[in-house]
Amino acid sequence: MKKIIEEIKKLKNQKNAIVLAHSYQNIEIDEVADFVGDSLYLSQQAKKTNADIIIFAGVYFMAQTAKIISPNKKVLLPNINAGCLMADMINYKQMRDFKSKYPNIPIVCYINSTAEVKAECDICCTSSNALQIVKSLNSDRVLFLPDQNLGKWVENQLSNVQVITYEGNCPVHHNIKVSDIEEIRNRYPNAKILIHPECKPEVSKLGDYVGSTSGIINYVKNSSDNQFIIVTEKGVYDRLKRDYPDKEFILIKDNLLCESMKLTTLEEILNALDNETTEIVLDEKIRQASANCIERMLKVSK
Ligand code: CIZ
Ligand code: SF4
Repeated sequence: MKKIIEEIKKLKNQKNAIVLAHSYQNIEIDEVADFVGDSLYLSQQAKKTNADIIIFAGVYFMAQTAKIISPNKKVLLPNINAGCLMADMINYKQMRDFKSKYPNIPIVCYINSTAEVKAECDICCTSSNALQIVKSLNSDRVLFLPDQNLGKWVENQLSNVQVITYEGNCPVHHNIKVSDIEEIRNRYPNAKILIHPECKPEVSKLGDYVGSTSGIINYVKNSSDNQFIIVTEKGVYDRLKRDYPDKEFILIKDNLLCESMKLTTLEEILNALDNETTEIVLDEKIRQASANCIERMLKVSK
């Protein structure tokens, strides 16, 4: 493993490349990563960097988002099969059908969606800023896609907004049950339960904190508590365990894994750097329209 890491570092220097890694990636990828975080943070780093090549260790929509906001850089996804089950639940036609059922209502799309879908939505959001984005629309009805759970969680936080959701979800989070939380609460009555809002709203309701991956990591950083139940993909739990060795972390389910996220390996990063594959390419009209959707979000929430 040491040899591969050295080779990646050497090639990164030679080619003026950087590696961005999502917090759900295999943890050894952090050894070669210039930045680790959520999709929005990583895309912002992609925009800021002077590197010529960006290797996105994440899933397809994330690399695509980086390309949308940094069109002049070469963005590479090491494993082209790394898709997102949630983003794949809505294509262009399904989005148009959903929109036409509810005309004249502003439409918010979660960043976990394709460029074609983003291009037709009013404003983008992430799990960190979804509530702020919906509020900023000042509308009593809002369409939200693709994640029904994040949309409904936002609705539950607001007293005066109806959030009409598309029926998408992330199976990794959607399959967590109320009884899973109740059982773990009984076993660890003093632990703080930290839940990702891609879980069902009735599950999120039982958390001590509900937030994005970066929100969960920040919660631990700022907390004086010592025991935490992590209710999101295992990558976050692995990093918390590494970074806070004096605290105790319990993952809600053994091996709560996003298989797509785990497709990227150090070998594939080396291969991607060496052969400059697979490059993300976008139709310029779609890129421009999806960039507008993201820029509107960035104006509300930096
Ligand atoms: O936006 C991201 O990176 C995702 C998929 C989750 C999160 O909560 O950060
Ligand atoms: Fe998509 Fe879920 Fe995997 Fe995130 S954890 S990339 S939402 S399938």
